[in-house]
Amino acid sequence: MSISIPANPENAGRGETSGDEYVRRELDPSNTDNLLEHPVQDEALRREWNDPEPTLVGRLSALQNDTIGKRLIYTAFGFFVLGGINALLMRVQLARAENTFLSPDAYNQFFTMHGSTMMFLFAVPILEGFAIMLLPFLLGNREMPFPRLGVFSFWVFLFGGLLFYASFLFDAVPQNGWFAYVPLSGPRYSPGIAMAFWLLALGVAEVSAIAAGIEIIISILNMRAPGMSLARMPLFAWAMLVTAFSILFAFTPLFVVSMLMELDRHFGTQFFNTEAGGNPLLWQHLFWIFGHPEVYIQFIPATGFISMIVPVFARRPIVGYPLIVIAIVATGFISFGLWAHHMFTVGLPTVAMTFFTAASTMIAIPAGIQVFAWITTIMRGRPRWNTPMLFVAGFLVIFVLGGITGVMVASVPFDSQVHDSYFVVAHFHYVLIGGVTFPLFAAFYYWLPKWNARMLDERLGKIHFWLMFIGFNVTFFPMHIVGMLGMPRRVYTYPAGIGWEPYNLISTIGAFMIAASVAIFIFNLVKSTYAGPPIGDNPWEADSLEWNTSSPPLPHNFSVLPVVHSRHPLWEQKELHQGDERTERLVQALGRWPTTWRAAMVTSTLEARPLEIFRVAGPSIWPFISAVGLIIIFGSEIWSLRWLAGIGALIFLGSLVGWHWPTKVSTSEADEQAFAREHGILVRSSGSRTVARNGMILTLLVFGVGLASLFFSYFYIRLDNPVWPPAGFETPEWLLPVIGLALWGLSLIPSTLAIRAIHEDRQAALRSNLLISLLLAAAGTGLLTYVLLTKNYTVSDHAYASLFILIEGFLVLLMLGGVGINLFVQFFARRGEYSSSRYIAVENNGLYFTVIAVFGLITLAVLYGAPYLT
Ligand code: HAS
Ligand code: CU
Repeated sequence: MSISIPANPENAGRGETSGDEYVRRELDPSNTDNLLEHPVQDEALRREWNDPEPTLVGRLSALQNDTIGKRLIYTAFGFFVLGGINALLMRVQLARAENTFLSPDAYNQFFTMHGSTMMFLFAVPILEGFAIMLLPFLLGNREMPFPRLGVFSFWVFLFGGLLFYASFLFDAVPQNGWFAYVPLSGPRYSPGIAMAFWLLALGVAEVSAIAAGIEIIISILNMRAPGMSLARMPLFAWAMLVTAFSILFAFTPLFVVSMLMELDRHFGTQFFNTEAGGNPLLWQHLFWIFGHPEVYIQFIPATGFISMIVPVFARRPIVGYPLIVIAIVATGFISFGLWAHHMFTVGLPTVAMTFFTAASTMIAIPAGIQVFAWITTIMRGRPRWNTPMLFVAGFLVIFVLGGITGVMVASVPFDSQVHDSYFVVAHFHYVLIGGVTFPLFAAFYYWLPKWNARMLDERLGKIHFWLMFIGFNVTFFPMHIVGMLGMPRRVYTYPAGIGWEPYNLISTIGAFMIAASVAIFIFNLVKSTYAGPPIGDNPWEADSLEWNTSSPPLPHNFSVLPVVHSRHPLWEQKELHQGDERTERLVQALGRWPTTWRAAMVTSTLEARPLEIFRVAGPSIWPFISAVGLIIIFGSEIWSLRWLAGIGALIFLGSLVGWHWPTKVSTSEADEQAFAREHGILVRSSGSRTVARNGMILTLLVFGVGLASLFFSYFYIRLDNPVWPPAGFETPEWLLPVIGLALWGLSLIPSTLAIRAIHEDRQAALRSNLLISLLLAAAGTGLLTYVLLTKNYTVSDHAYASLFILIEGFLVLLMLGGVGINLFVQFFARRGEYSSSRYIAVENNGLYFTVIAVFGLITLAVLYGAPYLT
């Protein structure tokens, strides 16, 4: 066999064999060398994987998981400090009765900014940052599946956060709380642009969370080291898997409900307006359908940190691994059935209250299982009390106290006494600071030294811990009492002489202790970055794979990918690269070839068997530009500048094309096939089929959850209106929409034939089938658009009209997206980009069309069928 491979000039004189030469030798049947003795192409890998030079464009294009992870962590930490400053200002105001330090308006602004910052701009992004930084290492791979999506997610988050805080510049700071209840937040009582900042800036941050969620799921399901079956996966990965799914299922309804409010405020819809058939409680339901899982979205990753750190410092494997996994998964599920415990006082039916109380107390079981597993591990081990472990201990104490008050407020009679009082404030700070922020600091002290290659100071760490632990309890314990004494939350002041002053003063003093402790941490971080002692590879003698890399880690993470046989590879495996012969040769080979594109491995979901070697995307400026486009769309909407939003949309769509533009690789298809044959694995320099397909499935899942949230709204409003369609509206005419959808359905035939054609490399058939599919789909979309535009009512006539037009409009948008995808694929099909080994885009096109057909069917059934249900 002859394959033409250009020699790699960079390797001349280094004594390294070039990767290509390696492939050639390997495939030479007369070769009897022992392949494992060839040097690994460390330098070439490092060059290929490194982020671009730190010029401006280089920085904007950088996409390594360490870079993006750290950026997310530090940016989110910056927002934590801002949120903390808001809190201090509030505490100063509350230190005395009848204080006038802050005006009522200013107080409302600070508590809104505080809550929203901590919930949207700190906790979720920082946890996702840790996930992106850690997962490829923990799982023993080289990258996240969609590095560019990670870049996009970071910039979108940063811009969203900045836009949110820009409200200070325009003297339009939101003041309706992090929950933004209507009607207070609606067009009537909150005219002006302050609420628009809240809705639109945070809307962008939601997009960022969803984007990161998608890539976290895929990396955990399909990008683990060979041999790392689900049962051997680090618990942090389990926690992030459940969290990332929860993000998709929770942030999507939040995004939908924020858009409903935006539509009510700026486009005259009536979703929340009782006078026109809407219902303000719809906001509360959708908000808490997000809001309750949201607290577990923060808590579950934090338990993941704890489960990683406890065994290392207790110096023994964790007790009850399978039970912990079950507990994590159960928490994820149950957390979606609790939302109405935030609404016990709005007047729910008794049966609903009983259900939500039962579900809320039930969630104490998985929490308890984990708590007992950690305590047992510590008791059975030989614990070392370094700073990370101190924060774990602090977490255990505080979280259990917060959990217990949680169970207390889960009981309706108790909650009706303390709802909206400081008791609830005490509860959720015990769980949010104790349950999330303490574990986060443990993670900082535990992992950051690895990435900064410098140890944090232990003595300062301990001072930080004790000051924070004491300060925390000083701040929040008195709130239980003052809450029981009747002090309501969200008030800017309180009368003197009813016994609330001492508690409030103590709380304020405690708040400054917490602030001082955080200042010590920041000082420690800065100091250690410049003057900390350098650390070895594994300073804590830990068991998981990230500690097997250098400090700071290589850009490609591992030169030779690890092979895993144990839950604690660094404790129980003498050798990290040994496996069955095939796997061993494969991981070794990947240290040598390819060196001209970024190759990562796809493994099977259950057993982590190697399936594909694929190219992950390299640095690109386009994701940054997409983020700019998106923020222009949302930002200009604040001032209703529709033309500017249009420009933003053009930038966004244009950048998507640049982002996904295929690039050539210097290895030939023949090399790839030779490597594939040699190692019995698929080699896909145009991207992984598994990753691309799962990416598409998850994207469609997000659209599906969005649609489901709209259906929830539809039926909620429908049950509220005795006559449906309401008086003045006719039963909708179904013939035209059904024909439209049928045309779309017909387009599935050619789009499926297109897939078959490309599998067999029939280019002409591919092109013609794509074209026919486009024509049918466009006709169907056109017909539905026509139906939409010729309605004899407008969105502002009634909530029914708002829902009908929005839901059908959403379907049309999804269909237009399909037309766009088809055009994109068609364009590249005409350029001869696809072949029997490069066909993923064509398959994904078919998948999208099929799922949208199903969505369409359900949508029409709801819109045109529901009126017949009485
Ligand atoms: Fe919560 C309000 C109930 C956990 C965060 N929670 C909030 C808010 C936030 C928040 C931010 O049912 C306020 C939102 C706002 O702005 O209004 N919460 C619970 C329950 C649990 C719980 C049952 N919460 C969390 C976690 C959070 C968090 C975790 C963030 C990270 N929470 C509520 C309710 C409200 C609420 C009501 C609304 C109140 C209102 O009026 O507005 C559970 O997950 C806690 C389970 C954990 C434990 C500790 C470990 C378990 C062990 C086992 C033995 C314990 C047993 C219980 C058997 C329980 C050790 C014994 C019970 C006794 C009473 C002794
Ligand atoms: Cu809740």
